[in-house]
Amino acid sequence: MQRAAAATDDGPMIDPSQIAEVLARAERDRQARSPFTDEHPDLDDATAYDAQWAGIKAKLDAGERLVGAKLGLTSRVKQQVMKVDAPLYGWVTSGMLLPYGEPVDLARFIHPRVEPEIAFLLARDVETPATVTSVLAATESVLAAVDVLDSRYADFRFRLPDVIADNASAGAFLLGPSAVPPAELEDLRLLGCVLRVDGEVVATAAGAATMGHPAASVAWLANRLAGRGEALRAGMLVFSGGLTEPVPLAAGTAVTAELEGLGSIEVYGR
Ligand code: OOG
Ligand code: MG
Repeated sequence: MQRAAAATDDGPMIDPSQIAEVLARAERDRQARSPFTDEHPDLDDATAYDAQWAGIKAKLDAGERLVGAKLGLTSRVKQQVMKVDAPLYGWVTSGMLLPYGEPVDLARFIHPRVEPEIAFLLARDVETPATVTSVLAATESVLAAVDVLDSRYADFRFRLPDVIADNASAGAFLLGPSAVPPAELEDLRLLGCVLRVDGEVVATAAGAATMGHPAASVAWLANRLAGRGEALRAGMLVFSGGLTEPVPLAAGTAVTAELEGLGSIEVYGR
């Protein structure tokens, strides 16, 4: 009874800027919290995207630049591991890009995990409705990438609106050594990926893991953004989503993501 009354007093929604502030504090203090949907099961995706943008806007106001976007939960393996059955997106800012070849400073994160991805560097705006073909035509190059995830929720336990508000668990990103025009690669659906931890193979995948084609993820995002009056623009980097399950990045561990034709990225936690 009391619980129901409290939920009613709270109203059906919480304010996006409030959510953004709570998450910014969790990020700054490196203190994971419980998901908002525990207390607010009616939090919806649109409110969560408003909260996400409020968090990004605060980073931009603090001097960061918007460099692109990330897809999340575009592969079946990621949806199964995270127990959320729909894709989502987040935004990538300049402060999230880590220099190639340097150890990752673990003190920056709460509980980092890494996963291999294929990144797209856009030469042109992606027109909508977007398709695999139109995304490839707008792409300058593709690169190997590693997404360093760091959920602001304890144990990475969340529902879709929670992880939307948390900018798709974005922590940091590493890019591989070569930027290759898509026309110079074989079929991106068949592009092989091998993930190793301290030399041991822990997962393998192919480009088709993300929505059947990595460019299909990017097309999904372009179409999704159009519904909010936003777009993928020339010069943006788009991370198309984890190809394999993520692995924890611990001190002294070396995680290597090898993507066929795009080179390898070695990630060391320190
Ligand atoms: C959510 C973010 C998902 C991906 O590539 O699937 C993501 C998470 O796994 O915490 O970045
Ligand atoms: Mg990812």
